[in-house]
Amino acid sequence: MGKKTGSEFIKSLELKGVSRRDFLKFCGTAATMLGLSQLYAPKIANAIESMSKRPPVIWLDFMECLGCTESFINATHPEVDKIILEILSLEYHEAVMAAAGDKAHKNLWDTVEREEGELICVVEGAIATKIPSAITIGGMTSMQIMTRAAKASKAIISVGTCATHGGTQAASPNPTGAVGVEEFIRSQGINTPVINLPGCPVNPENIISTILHYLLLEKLPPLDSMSRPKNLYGATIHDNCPRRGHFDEGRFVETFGTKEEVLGYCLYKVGCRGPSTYSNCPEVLWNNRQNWCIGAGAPCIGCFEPHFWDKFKDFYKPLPDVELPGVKTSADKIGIAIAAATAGGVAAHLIASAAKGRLGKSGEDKKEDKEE
Ligand code: FSX
Ligand code: SF4
Repeated sequence: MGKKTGSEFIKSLELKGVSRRDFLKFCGTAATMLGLSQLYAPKIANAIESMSKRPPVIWLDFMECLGCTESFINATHPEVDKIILEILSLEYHEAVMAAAGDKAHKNLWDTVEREEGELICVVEGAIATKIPSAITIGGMTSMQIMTRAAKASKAIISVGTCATHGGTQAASPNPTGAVGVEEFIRSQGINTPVINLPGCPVNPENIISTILHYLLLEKLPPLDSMSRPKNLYGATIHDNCPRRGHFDEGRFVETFGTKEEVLGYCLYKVGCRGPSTYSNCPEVLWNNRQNWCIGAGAPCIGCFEPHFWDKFKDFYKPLPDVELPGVKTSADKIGIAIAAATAGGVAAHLIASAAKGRLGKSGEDKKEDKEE
């Protein structure tokens, strides 16, 4: 913990097998994620190296499958997770930390006490409200842990559809009363800001871009009414799908195992939920930007959407209320309007901030942050 000089930062990375060149490559990727040109890479590198304090982070796990942790530690390029973990001070993550049991738990609460008001709290998994003991860690329920951690945190990043909207365990009849973090803490009268990053699991690029936005600009990214960053969740999969031309021309896969499937036609008729799913999957893909569900021939099941298990059940049946072919859906119109209004705005703001030298600085710019 604490301040590191630029060269100490690079030395620590090198000890983890990450060269300065890798770090600069990461800064180039970061610039792209933030909607900036590659020319900003050195500025981002400088901002990261001169950060006055490594922000303290706790990562809490509740009801989930640990897929979001898996997703994060297998982040885009092999070195990304190492760099992010060097930038942040990850004080608690029970799945990856060496300590276990009482020692780990003590570490969590010591951190919460010491860093009160400065903490970034990442949450993976849903809160059990009807059967609180369904998730009990160190003698405390998820409700108790979340309440205490939320009160001490500066911001909460809910990763994955479980933490944002309850996920798998909230599927009907939801015996444990699983809810997302934001719904739970608001019911307790806690107003800590929450950023929701849905996806089952969360896409690691979305975590990294959100964290970088927060660290470099010292503010939350602009959020939509579901507390999702608008630049990441402002358009539907259908808006940017490479099979969209087939949809518009009425060329569909009617059954799997046919020549239409081989030809890569639109998957709408075999259940694709892309028209109702807000996600940047078509741009960021998965597994080191190798491929994604639709690219591999699987219809989107809408895992970025709240309550998709119930809302989109009968996954291989066509989504109702979509006009075909050639007529845009209402989801399209909403997606296009939001994307146009926000994506450009975020990039413009970042460019203006960087030009003013905000990256990594404080003072005057912070005032403006609070006003927004
Ligand atoms: Fe949930 Fe994370 Fe789904 Fe799993 O742990 S978002 S069950 S794939 O991945 O929280
Ligand atoms: Fe792509 Fe699905 Fe839309 Fe077809 S329905 S264009 S496969 S998102």
